[in-house]
Amino acid sequence: MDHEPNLSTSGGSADRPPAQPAPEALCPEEFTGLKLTEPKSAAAGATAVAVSLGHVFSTAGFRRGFRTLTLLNQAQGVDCPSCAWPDPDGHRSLTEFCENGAKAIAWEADTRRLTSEFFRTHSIDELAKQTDYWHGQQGRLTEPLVLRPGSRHYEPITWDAAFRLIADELNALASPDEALFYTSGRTSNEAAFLYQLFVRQFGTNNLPDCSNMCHESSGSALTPSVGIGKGTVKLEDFEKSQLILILGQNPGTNHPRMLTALQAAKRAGAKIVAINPLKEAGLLAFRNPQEVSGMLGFGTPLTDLYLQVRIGGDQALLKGVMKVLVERGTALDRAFIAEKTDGFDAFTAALAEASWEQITAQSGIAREVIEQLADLIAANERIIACWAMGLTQHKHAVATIQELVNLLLLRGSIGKPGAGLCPVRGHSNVQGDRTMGIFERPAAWFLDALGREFNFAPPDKHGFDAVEAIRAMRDGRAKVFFAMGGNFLSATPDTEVTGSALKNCRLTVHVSIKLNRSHLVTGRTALILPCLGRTERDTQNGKEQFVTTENSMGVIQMSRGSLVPASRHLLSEVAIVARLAEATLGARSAVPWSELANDYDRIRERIERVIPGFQDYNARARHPGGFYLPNPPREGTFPTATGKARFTSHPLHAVGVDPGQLVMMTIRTHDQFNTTVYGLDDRYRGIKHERRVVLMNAADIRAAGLAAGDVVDLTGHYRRERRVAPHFIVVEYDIPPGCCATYFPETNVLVPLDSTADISNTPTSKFVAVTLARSAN
Ligand SMILES: Nc1nc2c(c(=O)[nH]1)N[C@H]1C(S)=C(S)[C@@H](COP(=O)(O)OP(=O)(O)OC[C@H]3O[C@@H](n4cnc5c(=O)[nH]c(N)nc54)[C@H](O)[C@@H]3O)O[C@H]1N2
Ligand SMILES: Nc1nc2c(c(=O)[nH]1)N[C@H]1C(S)=C(S)[C@@H](COP(=O)(O)OP(=O)(O)OC[C@H]3O[C@@H](n4cnc5c(=O)[nH]c(N)nc54)[C@H](O)[C@@H]3O)O[C@H]1N2
Ligand SMILES: [Mo]
Repeated sequence: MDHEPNLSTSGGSADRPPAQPAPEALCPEEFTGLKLTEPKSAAAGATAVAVSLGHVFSTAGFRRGFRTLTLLNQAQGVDCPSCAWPDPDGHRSLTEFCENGAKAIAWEADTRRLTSEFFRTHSIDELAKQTDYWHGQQGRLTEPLVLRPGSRHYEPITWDAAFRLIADELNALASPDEALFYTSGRTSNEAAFLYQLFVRQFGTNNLPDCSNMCHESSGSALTPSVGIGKGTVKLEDFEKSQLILILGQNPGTNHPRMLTALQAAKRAGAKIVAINPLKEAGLLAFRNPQEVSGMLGFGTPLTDLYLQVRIGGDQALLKGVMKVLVERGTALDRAFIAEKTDGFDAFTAALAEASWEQITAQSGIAREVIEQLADLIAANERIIACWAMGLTQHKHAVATIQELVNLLLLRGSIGKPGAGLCPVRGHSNVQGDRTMGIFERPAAWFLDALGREFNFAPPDKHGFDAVEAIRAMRDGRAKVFFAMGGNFLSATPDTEVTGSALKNCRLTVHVSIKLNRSHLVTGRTALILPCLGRTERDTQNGKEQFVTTENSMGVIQMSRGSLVPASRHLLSEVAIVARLAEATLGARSAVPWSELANDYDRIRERIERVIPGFQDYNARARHPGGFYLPNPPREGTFPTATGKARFTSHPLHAVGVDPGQLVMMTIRTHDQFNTTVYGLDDRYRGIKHERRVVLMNAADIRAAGLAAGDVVDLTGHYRRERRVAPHFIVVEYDIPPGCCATYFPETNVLVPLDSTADISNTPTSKFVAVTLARSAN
């Protein structure tokens, strides 16, 4: 590649330039053979069922697959590891899973095995050249592995030796702050609680997590405005709602069980508004596979008003809607505003500043259409607002989400049935991990309670988030990287910078269930620690254990695996943390690590004493369906500094790119879970068998002198930096002019490390300025 080196400009300087990983190790560039069909106009239905069963039985085998599917999301069964959408509180149908949940468990229940022979045969360089899809198809990891300094092959290592090695590296650091402890969002409450306890006893708050790249902007927006960094609705609110707004979310693919809730809402008379640059099938109509009519192909139309907003145009759109409402004055819930909120006057003053020219130009939505949306909002008072990555991964994400809160506050639509805020979480326990203290900026009350319970002084200096962690490794300020799950290399922005940052470490460690790219771009020494998946039986000290998770609506529920573990050498995440803590801290820690790891009830007792809302944890976790954590805004009280919900005033932020550039968003296909690629079909969008595509508007294709099917190189522009991702096929698609879309993680190489959201520091993965040029070869 003939582009300038793209090391970011901020942060300190390295003692020596970090070694660059080979570009092909970061993302292979081969084409797989694009096939196009018409985008679908409805989601799910019989195909979804056939696809799910196909995935499960081909990788997990019939008995293993069937057993897991029937236990998925049942009370006392396995919490589906795919997404954080809640299960119904009462009746659950036997098939309370979706196509993508089925793919997730098929992937985990894989009967293929990765043995030491595999790693003897394949060097990490050979493995790095394979695609992410291929990595996932090699089967489950079966024993701990080490990559020794200078070697290109992983080899087996005993658990004891592995823990000793990590402990020695950690204890040799000049400061505990030179170690980083990442968490992905599948880790159970029990494992997460022990993990953060270990990290804080070791002496640092360096606990970056996937949330930093995900819903961090939501938490940052909600905490000051409503007093809690979580959503305020329950599942049952959907059926009571009159109007549901869905912004920047593709539920048909990423939260398919949400479609059942939308269908129920629709049948009860609700209207649905979708705000999205793409016409996503799952927002258009739903054929419920649990109903005969759905299987026969009859769908429930979902969306009443579809606004194809320009990428990054949501704040402008929301300002427009609120301008109409405030100017009309009639639809404001004045009693609620007076009694429950503050900041209204400053908010309306800021609103008056936004011009209609700017609002329509930035949103790409005509004033009449914005007024139509305002009419709908004025006509209904039980309004739910749902959102996901289309709002959170932008420079002005926090401001945009706060405008959405402002909108609901105008209508008094928070804290009553059928209304409220619904950030739709991603990973199945990402919300629980935060509740358990996986956070680089812990609250003082949390540290006090933790310190009191375990009789130590937790560090209070804030730690590194994901972006800061990459800078610290790049600059030699962090030397050990430990990951509890996830695929840090591929999930983070600026893949080349992250790759060299990881290579700059003395030690990189991954607790994983399958091979991924982060195992292949490593520190001087690297370890892979294979753990139990959520579907597997977890026996400690002869007793079967269960874990708990928290879903997107704050329900804590048990998850109990029942499959025979993929290998007898696997340890649970809890056991891994406990043994690592014993090896590292030794006599420095008075925590009875093995006692806790031998019986997870003992961990839950400790959680109950440290974190509010977990009274009677062990009893209530055993209760079918679990229990709700307290959520004051849900009940209409706002635990903010002033005790009121807060209208937040923001200027209308200018968003845009230079002439000739397009705005690129990086999105998920229907056939992946984040960096895990299950297959190559983005079925609903009609894009099959190819991931290296760029979805463009017909006019932009023509203006660039291109034609559909051309192969282009994408150049990212940020400040004076240039980044190149070569070889993408142009696909003509219904997307607003000036916008284009590519798939995550292939284009993470173009997402600048330093381009992050204000306040939340989340990488702007949905807003990258790019130009396109026909590839030379
Ligand atoms: N099957 C499956 N399920 C998943 C995941 C998965 O990869 N696969 N990932 C999980 C995780 S961790 C997460 S966080 C969630 C992610 O769930 P989503 O947020 O639904 O995932 P994305 O594909 O990132 O989609 C974002 C949507 O936002 C739209 N969008 C992009 N930019 C803008 C914008 O500026 N404005 C508006 N209004 N819309 C915009 C895109 O067109 C797209 O429809 O899903 C979770 N569930
Ligand atoms: N460009 C771009 N980048 C993005 C995004 C985007 O939209 N665009 N989305 C961002 C978002 S929302 C998120 S949440 C992050 C995701 O970032 P991560 O959470 O780091 O990535 P995943 O791909 O979900 O991690 C998958 C790996 O987790 C491991 N794993 C699976 N199950 C388990 C388990 O039970 N235990 C353990 N220990 N390991 C397990 C497997 O080995 C698998 O390879 O990516 C972010 N990156
Ligand atoms: Mo996420």
